[in-house]
Amino acid sequence: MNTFKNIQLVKNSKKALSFFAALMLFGAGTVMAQDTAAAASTSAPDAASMWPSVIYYTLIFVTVCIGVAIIGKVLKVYDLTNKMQGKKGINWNNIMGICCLVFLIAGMYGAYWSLTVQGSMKLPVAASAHGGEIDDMFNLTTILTLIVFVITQICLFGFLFYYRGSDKRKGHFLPHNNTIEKVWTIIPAIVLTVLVVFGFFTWQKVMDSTERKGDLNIDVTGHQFKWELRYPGTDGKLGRLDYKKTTALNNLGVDFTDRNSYDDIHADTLVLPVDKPIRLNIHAQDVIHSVFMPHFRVQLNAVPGLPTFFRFTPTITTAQMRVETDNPKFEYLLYCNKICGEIHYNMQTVVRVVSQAEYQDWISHQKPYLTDALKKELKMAAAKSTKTPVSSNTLALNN
Ligand SMILES: [Cu+2]
Repeated sequence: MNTFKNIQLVKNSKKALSFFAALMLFGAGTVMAQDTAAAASTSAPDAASMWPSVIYYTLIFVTVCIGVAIIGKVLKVYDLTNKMQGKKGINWNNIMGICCLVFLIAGMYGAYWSLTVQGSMKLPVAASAHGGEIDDMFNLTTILTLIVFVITQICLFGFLFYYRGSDKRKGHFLPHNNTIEKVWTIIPAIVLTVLVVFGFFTWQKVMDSTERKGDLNIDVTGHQFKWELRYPGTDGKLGRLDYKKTTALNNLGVDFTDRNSYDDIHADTLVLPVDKPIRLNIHAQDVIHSVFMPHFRVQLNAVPGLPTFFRFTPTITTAQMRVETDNPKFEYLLYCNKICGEIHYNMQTVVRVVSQAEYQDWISHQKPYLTDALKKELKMAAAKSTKTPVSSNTLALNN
């Protein structure tokens, strides 16, 4: 029987060892492959980008676990040897208590490190009128959760250490206490209600959808993998869109039966006059994208077939932000924040906030959406079908 057990044990440890060896080989292979790739590349990436592979971190985790298990076994053997010699064994309660204290201190330092090092990577001051309110909400939530985090972690691990098992005292059994139940139900309920109400009113204010005259209407249309921008011309009005009118030249599907569209402008950069309310009309042509301008604390999904809009007022020009961030090359960016395909990461457009005079100068130099080639295309369409509204459109274009 014993022989059988021994054979099983050897078999099991062989299995475990071969699994570990395979993991080590796979891990080493992955790391080596990254190494070779780095060596072959002409522009060698920095060391940091070479290491973060799942296998590498899995190996570290497994190694640490094995290390802890080995230390545990060594202590166990030491403990048993002591007992066999009639000496006092290890006080495991003390060891567990000290481990909890070490975990508390290391964890608190980790939280402090994360807060200071990663916290310093946060966005600069909000560059829009509503941005400050979003930041206030973020800061209030962070401060409240941080206070709760510190208190609960100190209590949890501090109590584990202070009240660790001892022969000198007995545990007190507390089946129920109404006061404790009330305190830990009512306090979080009040705090969460304040946060939710604060969030609700801020959201209502930011997403105010009442129509206002004087907004600068700009269409932003997402498709894989670009943002298209359309500005109104001198009339200040954007022409209608109709997806059925989309062609290679009229890629936004602008409806030229609407006279407002004749002077619309197609731009590459999202240039915004400072302190002027902007209404971004958001469209998508293929999949769901997301308009994301973190510096202005703006984000809204762009959904095909469901036009939406976001109203905001930029308050800090690009030039001012360059001084503020001490970065002469700083640019605001309009990103896509929805993983919309393989080149999603590169779907971004420069946003430039300028003075009103600079904006007027810039807009006067932009090319119209209605190019000569598009005019030609529309004429062709009119020639084919004289009954469609495009014919009247073509007449107007000839004027
Ligand atoms: Cu996208």
